[in-house]
Amino acid sequence: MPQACGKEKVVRAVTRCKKMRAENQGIIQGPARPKSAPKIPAGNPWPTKLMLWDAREPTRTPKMLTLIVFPPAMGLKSPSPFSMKAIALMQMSGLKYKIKAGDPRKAPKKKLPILIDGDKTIPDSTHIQAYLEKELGVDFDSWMNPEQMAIAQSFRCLCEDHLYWVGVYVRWIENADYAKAEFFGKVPPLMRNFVFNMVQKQVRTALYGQGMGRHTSKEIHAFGATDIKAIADFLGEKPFFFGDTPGSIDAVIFATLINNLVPKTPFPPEGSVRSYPNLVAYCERFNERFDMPGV
Ligand SMILES: N[C@@H](CCC(=O)N[C@@H](CS)C(=O)NCC(=O)O)C(=O)O
Repeated sequence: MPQACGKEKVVRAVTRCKKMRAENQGIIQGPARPKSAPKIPAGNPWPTKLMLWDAREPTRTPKMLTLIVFPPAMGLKSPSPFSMKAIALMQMSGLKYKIKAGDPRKAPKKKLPILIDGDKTIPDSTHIQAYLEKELGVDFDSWMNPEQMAIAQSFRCLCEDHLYWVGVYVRWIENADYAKAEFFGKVPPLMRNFVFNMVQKQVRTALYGQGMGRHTSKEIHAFGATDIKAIADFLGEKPFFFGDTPGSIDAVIFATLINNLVPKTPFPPEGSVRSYPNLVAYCERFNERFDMPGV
C-alpha cells in the first residue's frame, strides 16, 4: 500500500476523531458507500440502477434510528446472531443510527432485535431489512438473479432455523457455566442460579419444541459441522457469499460465523468456523469492509 501523504494523514486523523466523538454519543454510521458500482456478474438481467452501492440517497432521511439489541457479552457487541445480523445490515446501509441494549420481555414480539424509527417499532431482523429497503430506500440485493436469491434464502434458513439451534444448545445446555457467567454475571450470586435455571428451563423447552433438543449431543454437533462445512464449501475463495458484491445474505452469514468464532463455545466444538481458514478470513473481511462496531 502506498504511504499516505501528509494531507491524507490529517484527513484520516480528523475522520477518526469525528467517528470517536460520534461513537461516544452512541451514534454509529457504516462506511460510506463506494462511488463506483461493483462488477455485475456476466449475464445478469436485473436492473443495476437500484444497487446498494450506487450511492443513492435514501428515499426518506430518518431523524434517528435506534436499533435495540441484546447487550454485549462473550466478546461480542451482541451475542445474538439476529442482533448481530441487524447491526451488520445497519452498517451496510450506511445510515446513521444508535445501538441500545434492550430486554426482549419489553419487545412487541418478546424477541430482539427491534428497530425504532420515530413512532414506529419494527421487530424481527428480516422485517428490519424489509423496512430499510421499502421505507428508507436501501438496496441490498437487487443485483442478485433469481437463482442467487433462492440459494441465499436456503442458506438464510440453514443459519437461522437450524445452525442457530445448534448454537443455542451448545451455549445454554452444554456450556451452562460460561453462559451463566456471561449473561448473568452482574446478578447478585444468590439470585444468579435461580434466574439462570429459570431461563435455561425455557431454553430447554424451546429446543425440545423446535426439535433440536430431542437429539443427542453427538448428533447435534454433527448437524452443526455439516452446516458449517456447507457454508465453507459454498463460499470457497470468494470474497463475499456470491463473489465481489456483498448482499444481505452476507449479514446473515457474518452474524452466524462471528457468533461461532469469538465466544469460547464454538458450535459445534469440532468442525467449527475456526477450523476453516476461508471462513475466518471472510469474517475479518466483512468486519473491516463494514467497520463493524465492537467486533
Ligand atoms: N426471527 C427473529 C428471531 C429473533 C430471536 O430469536 N432473538 C432471540 C435472541 S437470538 C431472542 O430475542 N430471544 C429471547 C426469547 O426468546 O425470550 C429475528 O430474525 O429477529
